[in-house]
Amino acid sequence: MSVITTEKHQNILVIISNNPPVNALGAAVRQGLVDGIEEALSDDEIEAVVVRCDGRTFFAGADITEFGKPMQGPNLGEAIDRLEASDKPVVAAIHGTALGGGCEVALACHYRVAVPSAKMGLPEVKLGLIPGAAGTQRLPRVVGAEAALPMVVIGNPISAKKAHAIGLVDQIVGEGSLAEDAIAFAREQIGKEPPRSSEGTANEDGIKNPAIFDEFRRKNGRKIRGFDAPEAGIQAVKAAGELSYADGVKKEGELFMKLMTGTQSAAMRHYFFAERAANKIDGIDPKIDLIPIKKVGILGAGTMGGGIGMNFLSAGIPVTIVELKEEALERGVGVIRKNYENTAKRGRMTEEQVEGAMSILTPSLSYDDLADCDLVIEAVFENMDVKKEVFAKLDGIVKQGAILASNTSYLNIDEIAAVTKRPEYVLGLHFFSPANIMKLLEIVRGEKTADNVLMTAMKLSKRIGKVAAVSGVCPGFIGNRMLSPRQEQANIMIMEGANYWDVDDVLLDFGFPMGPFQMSDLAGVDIGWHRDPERIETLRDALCAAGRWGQKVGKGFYDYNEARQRTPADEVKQIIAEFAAKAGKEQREISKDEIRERLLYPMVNEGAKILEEGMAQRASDIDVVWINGYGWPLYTGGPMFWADTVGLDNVVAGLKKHGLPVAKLLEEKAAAGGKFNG
Ligand code: T1G
Ligand code: NAD
Repeated sequence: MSVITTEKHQNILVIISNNPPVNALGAAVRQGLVDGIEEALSDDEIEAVVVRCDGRTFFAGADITEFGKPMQGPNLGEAIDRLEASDKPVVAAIHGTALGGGCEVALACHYRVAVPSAKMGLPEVKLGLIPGAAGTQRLPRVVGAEAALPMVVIGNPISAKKAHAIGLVDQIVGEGSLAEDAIAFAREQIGKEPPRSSEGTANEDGIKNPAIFDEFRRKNGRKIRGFDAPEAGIQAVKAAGELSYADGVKKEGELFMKLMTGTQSAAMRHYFFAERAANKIDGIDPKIDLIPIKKVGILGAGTMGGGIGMNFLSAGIPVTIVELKEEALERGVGVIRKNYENTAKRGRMTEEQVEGAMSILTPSLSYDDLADCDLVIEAVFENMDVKKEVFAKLDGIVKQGAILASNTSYLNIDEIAAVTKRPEYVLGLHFFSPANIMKLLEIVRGEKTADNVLMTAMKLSKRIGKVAAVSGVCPGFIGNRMLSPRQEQANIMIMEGANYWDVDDVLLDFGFPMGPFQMSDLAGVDIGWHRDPERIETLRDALCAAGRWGQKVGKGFYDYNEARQRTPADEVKQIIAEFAAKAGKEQREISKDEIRERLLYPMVNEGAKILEEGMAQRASDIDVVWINGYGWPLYTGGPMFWADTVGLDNVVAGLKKHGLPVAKLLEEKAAAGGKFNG
């Protein structure tokens, strides 16, 4: 069955793609498009053409799995030029998500009609690329440079309504009548000179006001920092104003190929598939019967409980939140409402939506109100005795068949499950702070966790907008476990003479949002502190005894001004120097390269141990965890992909040079010239 078929409706030829799951523009689809338009042009009875797709979406872009492989069939640019060149009107009939090459196909058609739920976009920049089939040249000529910039440089899709408003879509048609409405629209265009996007002049706005490009760079500086593709996108859209169409397409091609052969796009394409792989659980049928989750209970309304609850409320799932005391409950519910109201103030929610979410939240001081929940997530103090007491109590109250989950950061899920009579319904759901914002969810699979319970959690994570990865039961699971050796090396290096602000700067330069000491200040230097200012055994004890608990008190490793800007503190330099002297640590100059290697290589090594022990299903899951939970820069692909890029032999050599342990799996892969990913 060819992926492209044609249907003749009197004088209209409909070219139909059926290439599940997302009508990716693979070689056969491109060839089919060319054959389809040839058929239309060679049939005199045909006076107009409609291009549409079967399945869940219009073309969702080039076939990413073909990247990096020798090109088969016509390239997309040439294929769609044939559509535009047609002297018979060609109409794109859009539903689902017309993305990347799919949006470029639509732009090459003379007209675009779309159902109200459709979206259009050029997300190539999220793959470290720019549109490569003239999208950066046709789009500005249709919608103007100003409207084209965010679509090309940020890459978020726009609604059909917005696309219509900016002139990208000519007509919004019936949600259920796309095929027939498109044919009717095509028939109305017969006899008119087809408008060709490549001849559009809307991009004059960029010529008349070239300042828009610098303005865009300035406004989006933080968002695009470190990425190569956004600047290439700006240059390509600018070229649409400065060069002829043909020269602009040539320029786009040069910029595209430079990115395609660069490391960033390889890393970001790796991440695209890694995110999709992470929600697959080896050995479990994705179609296994799931446990319906209609009502969720949250235990503890502290830093995490409230944010966790918001994820379900925002997805329309009723939440009952239970606390020990009225005051803690009021505080927790107050934080939820304030967060929603702030989101509404920023125009990302309506007042109705805020009240809608709050109306399905039930605060309570009684565990009994959790009895009919389908899932209860515990977020109480990080103490094993408290966790066990709470789970034993929940087990006696919550209905049979309901899932009991812990948000513990480090504790042993199997030990917690063992105090219940339903260990197969117990697992870890490890959210990250702030839980209503951070995308990552570590799903911790207990020894006895049932397959349907695990898959239910995985599917639920997508429903609440999280990116999930499965971890086995080990201290700190995947993320925190790999964080420990990094923090440890950071603390050792400042004892050996490295400046803590230099250590932070190395990670900032690498692309992290913050370094280890900034992170301590944000999370709170006093987390887990014994609260006895007389007892000073560690550097942290000394800082806490000096009242340096972190950003929340305006000083930690750094001093902070009102604007939360940080300054290295002489008092801390003094404390570190005293500690190093007491420990008899010889002080020496430590280079930025050594700092980077000693911070990142031990993490990779810990990742290898996690894979050795089967605590992660695949290396790419570790990349997903660190990119979504710890700000590892996306354009390097995550710790395991980055290590592959650096070369595992170099990682091993670096670890040995610094006298650091090397995991067996890492040693073996390096010796075999292997990689963690693929
Ligand atoms: N190529 C190949 N496979 C793709 C694909 C693509 N473009 N898009 C999705 N898939 C696979 C995906 O791996 C998964 O496979 C399945 O389809 C369902 O996807 C020249 C150079 C369309 C919004 O960047 O954003 O065009 O895991 O789980 O959540 O200028 O997929 O089931 O085996 O994500 O409903 C530009 C990428 C390409 C869009 C659907 N296009 N796709 O989301 O399902 S570059 C994109 C998406 C380009 C040109 C350039 C989303 C989606 P599996 P899914 P979903
Ligand atoms: P927190 O101290 O801010 O809040 C805990 C809340 O639990 C308090 O309000 C307390 O009153 C309540 N509580 C204690 N015992 C209770 C009981 N028996 N029944 C009902 N409520 C009870 O702590 P947190 O930072 O929200 O951490 C909660 C859990 O989440 C811990 O296991 C922690 O390790 C984990 N976690 C924390 C973070 C973080 O960044 N804070 C991130 C991920 C996971």
